[in-house]
Amino acid sequence: MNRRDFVRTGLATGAGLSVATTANAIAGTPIDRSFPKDFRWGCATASYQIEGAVNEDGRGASIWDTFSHTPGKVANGDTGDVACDSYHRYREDIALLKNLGVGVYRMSIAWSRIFPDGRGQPNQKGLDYYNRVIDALLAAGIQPYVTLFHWDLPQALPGGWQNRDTAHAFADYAGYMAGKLSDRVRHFITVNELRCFTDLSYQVGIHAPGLKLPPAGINQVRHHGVLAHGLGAQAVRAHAKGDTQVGIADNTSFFVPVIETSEHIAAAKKATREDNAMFLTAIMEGRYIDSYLAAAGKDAPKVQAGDMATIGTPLDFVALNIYTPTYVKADPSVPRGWTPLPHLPQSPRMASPWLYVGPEVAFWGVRLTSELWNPKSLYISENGCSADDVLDAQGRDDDADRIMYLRNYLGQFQRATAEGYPLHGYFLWSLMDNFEWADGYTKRFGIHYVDFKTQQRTPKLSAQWYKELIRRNALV
Ligand code: GBH
Repeated sequence: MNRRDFVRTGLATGAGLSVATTANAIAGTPIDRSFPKDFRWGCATASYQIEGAVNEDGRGASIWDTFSHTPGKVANGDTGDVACDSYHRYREDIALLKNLGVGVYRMSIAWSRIFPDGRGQPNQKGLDYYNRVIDALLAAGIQPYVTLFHWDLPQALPGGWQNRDTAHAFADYAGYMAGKLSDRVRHFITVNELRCFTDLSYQVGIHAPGLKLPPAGINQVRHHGVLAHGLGAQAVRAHAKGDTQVGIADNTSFFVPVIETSEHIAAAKKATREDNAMFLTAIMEGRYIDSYLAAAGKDAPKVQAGDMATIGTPLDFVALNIYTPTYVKADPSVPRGWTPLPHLPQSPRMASPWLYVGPEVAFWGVRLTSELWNPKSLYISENGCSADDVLDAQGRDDDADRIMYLRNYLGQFQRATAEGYPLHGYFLWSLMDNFEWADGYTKRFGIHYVDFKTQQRTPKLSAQWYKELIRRNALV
């Protein structure tokens, strides 16, 4: 049957539907699920989660060394002492990336390898390691995106993020790194996930250093976090050679309109702006919005002259870590006009209890960020999931659940690009199973399985899937 006959037959037998409703829905005609031509595909990792070698080549201790070695803080007493041993096996890891066909890789620098005491004398051997990694990536045709702080704060900095000086120490370190790496690195990310290294670390206490501060204390820590970002962004620009871009990787809490109508969309937008007031909203607007200051009252952060302009330093890109949604509805019965809809015990989730599945958050995260703040460029700096990974008798991990999760989220990112939002790249979390913070090695997020006894890496079925998606530059 030729195409014209097929179309005629298809229309004639259109199951009783009128020609008008089937006009662009001829059965068997795939919709366009491709990504923009120059879309960048990558994987992400972080220093403490993969490197190991915590006592090598002059590395100073970080708060995560201290925390993970404190009994009761991490599942099974696991630590990052060895992790994936990437400090020694980075060439093997870069070979995995090359085999996937990625063009970009998001990695982080361990601040305490460069400045063992957080500030002062730099450690050349630490810098040499990252030079080797970056040169090997470039030789493999992969562009590094470098995160300067992914939670492994030098232990030597007194008071950690409670101390305003830490923000200045970060800026000095960020400027130093930009000076050393920007001949080869085009993209710097200041900090990873403000809410995690502030709230989870200093309020909830489940991340290092494990404190439970009262409201005024945590608001001050948050302020130092966004200040560090702003000072760091300025320092990168001041020391960078060439056309260096700087941005942030934030785990903004995103709200999905429970029904896609204008009233619920407006509610989701308002909720996203208000709930992130002390983080991305402050950075994109250069001020703390009134609803946050009113709610904080006497516990509001102490802000010095010039801080808000620093915090609001314009960025070249905003990168988002997107995992899980909060559904929200418009609610005229409450003053703020929106009410989040709680997850239920039976709501679908992945292997980590917090990782509720809601793929629409991928689309709405991109769209709401664009509409609220109009960033020049957007990336997804992390997306992925834990699954109950096991190797079968043949030594394979056919992780269909992970493929399900990724395909659904990527379908929504594809929608965002098709609707014209400026999303330019995607970093899958993670290249390989690694040290999952307070969950230790009990939760696996990799598309390569890591046997932590032998350090053998095995591609999961999801790695094969991702490789095919990259090859086609389309959902598969
Ligand atoms: C990101 O965090 C991190 O950037 C990355 O390092 C991490 O490995 C990855 O995602 C996967 O988690 O136990 O219920 O109190 C995502 C943010 C931080 C969300 C820890 C869940 C624990 C919540 N996650 N948090 S809970």
